[in-house]
Amino acid sequence: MSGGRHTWHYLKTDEECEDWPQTALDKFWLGLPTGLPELPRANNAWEAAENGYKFYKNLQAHDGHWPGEYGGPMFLLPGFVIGSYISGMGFKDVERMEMIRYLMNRAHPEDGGWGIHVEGHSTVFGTALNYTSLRLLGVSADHPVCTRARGTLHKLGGACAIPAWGKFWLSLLNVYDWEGNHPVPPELWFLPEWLPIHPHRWWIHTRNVYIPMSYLYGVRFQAPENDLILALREELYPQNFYSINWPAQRNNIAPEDLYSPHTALFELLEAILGTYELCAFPPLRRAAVERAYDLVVMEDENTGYQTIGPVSKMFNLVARVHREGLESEAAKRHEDKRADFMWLGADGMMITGTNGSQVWDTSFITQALVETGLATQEENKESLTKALAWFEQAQMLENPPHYERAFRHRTKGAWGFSTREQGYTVTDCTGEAAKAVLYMQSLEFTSQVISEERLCWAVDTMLSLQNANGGFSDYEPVRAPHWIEKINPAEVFGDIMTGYYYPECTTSVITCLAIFRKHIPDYRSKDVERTIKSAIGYLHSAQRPEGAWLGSWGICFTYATMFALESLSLVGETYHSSASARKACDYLVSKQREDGGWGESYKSCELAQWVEHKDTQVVQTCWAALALMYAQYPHVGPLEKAVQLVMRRQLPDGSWAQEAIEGVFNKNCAIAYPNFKFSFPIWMLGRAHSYLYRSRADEHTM
Ligand code: LAN
Repeated sequence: MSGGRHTWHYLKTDEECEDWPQTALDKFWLGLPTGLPELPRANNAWEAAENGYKFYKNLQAHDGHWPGEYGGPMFLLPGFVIGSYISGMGFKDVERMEMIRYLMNRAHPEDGGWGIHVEGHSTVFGTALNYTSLRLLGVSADHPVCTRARGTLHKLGGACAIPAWGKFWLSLLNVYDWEGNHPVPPELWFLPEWLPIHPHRWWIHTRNVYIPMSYLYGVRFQAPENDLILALREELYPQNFYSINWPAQRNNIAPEDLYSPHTALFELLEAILGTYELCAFPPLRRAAVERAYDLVVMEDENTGYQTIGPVSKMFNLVARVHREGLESEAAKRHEDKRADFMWLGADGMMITGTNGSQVWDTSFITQALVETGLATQEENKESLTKALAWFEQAQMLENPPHYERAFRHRTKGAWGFSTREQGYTVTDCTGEAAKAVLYMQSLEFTSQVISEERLCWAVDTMLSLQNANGGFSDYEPVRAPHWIEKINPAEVFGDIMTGYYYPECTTSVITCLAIFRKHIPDYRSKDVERTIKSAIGYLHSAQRPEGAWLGSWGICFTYATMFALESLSLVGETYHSSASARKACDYLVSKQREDGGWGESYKSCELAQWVEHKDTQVVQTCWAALALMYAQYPHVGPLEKAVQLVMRRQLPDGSWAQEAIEGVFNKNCAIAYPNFKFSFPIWMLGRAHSYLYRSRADEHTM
């Protein structure tokens, strides 16, 4: 589809199937045999990288990008199902069946519940919401999957103990009382903008979820009662629904769910807001609801009705239908855009974390191709040229239609994480994509499809994103002090109230700017220099005493440390010249396993300390090995062992099997990056081949 849009189409007749035959790409993501051939056995790292790309090239879409299954979180599908149900929107039968299949396949083998993400333990959040989804999708309460899940839910305390966002969804569905929620007043929009707690200063996702929530809370949206809703009131609670003391449930959160407990400050604030709620002044409430609605509309129009992510998407959809009706243009556009998040995988249909990870995945594989030299092989030139064309159309060339009024940051020249239409600048996606473009455009056979001027806009955007301490956040400069984390109402996530400085986002900018200035040295050279310098300063300060960097978006220390050592190397800091690089390498090497690989659990991100995974992971092994190469680690032993492990795990068709989940967000929720198992092994093996060759040659001449 154009622009990198992914939608799923179920073909029924033979003619339809003949007109639109399944490609290896479709088959791969559906978990069907791809039919791709076995390749001659690789004798060395280079041949293994070649084989890897021979396979992976088949997963490139016709327009040049690499699609991927962006699943993992288990709290997104319920928003789609509940939100659609209460808005009167249906699903096609095949979608309904596939979603049921997904939920059934993902029920925890031990207790039949669901967690916050696919690898997590069962929680009330996951179990109550996914149970409700199965019921709304048409599964009977007596189905064994439902009976088992209900048993687990009751054991965990029942739906009374669901975290705040769950309480909210269930209240919209009218199976939980609004009195059991802490207030979400829209009046906060009328606070002076300079106040640290003004919602425009909150982390961009929290803000965009709060906007429609404050509207829906303000109007106390509630689906009309029907038989199914009455039945759910019985099923979700171990006690009698009508006897529940609702205000007492506001702070009732199951221990299995709790990641960020309420603070005393939060409770004080909620006590004040609770009192305000008793005497809210109706004209002020009406004006505040209008203000929130205005922000909902602007967000829809800025993003082609997908909004910044799938949670706000469905809250916005409900708000628009509530206000404008199911027949309105807004409702139709929202209904249509649900498809961008509905991904069919081997286990059924899931809802993805964004409308894809197109820019991100395409950036890594294209950089890998150029750095390894695979890009210049005759048979790969076409694939690379197509990827470059895709980047061209994915770059944002203007600021958002609703800009400052919607509290947006600039987008001109930026790339986002998925598609241009999604419309959000992401710091490190701009860095990685611009770096990929600079790389690709420096090859002999490509042309300058993205002009110098447009690359300079990307640099302007990156420079505009830096914080005073030199670090970079994800979407915009940090707008609120960190103490506002104390009013985090979402018990299941950590660090969500304001932007933070992230090593990964910072390093992508450093790396990109360092490469940019080699190509276009005269553009804002002083600003570029100053930005790199202060970003490196931040990076040093963010290094943990044991030597690694803590990852916020990938798991975990291996991920962030790879990015950090790459950017340090570009300013001349390597093992020999920098104590910081040396410490990082020594730390990584100390974590290498007997089998030559590395393996970290997603728990590393939750606990902010290294937690071994039970199995060695190919992707993390590649991150660690790339990190050692960037830092020019002088001993080849660890690298050789890593290469052998990754080669041993390569399958006969050149691919690698899926292992543990790769990514994370908000400390506590894992998210999948299944394309990493191709881009990073290809990258690592390709680089390692020449690195080892050079190192051995050096040893000989010494
Ligand atoms: C993402 C995905 C990409 C990710 C990287 C680019 C990898 C990162 O380096 C910067 C942050 C970013 C853009 C990011 C932020 C948070 C997202 C959007 C996600 C992890 C994907 C899903 C998640 C979003 C918040 C999920 C919806 C849940 C809520 C709590 C609102």
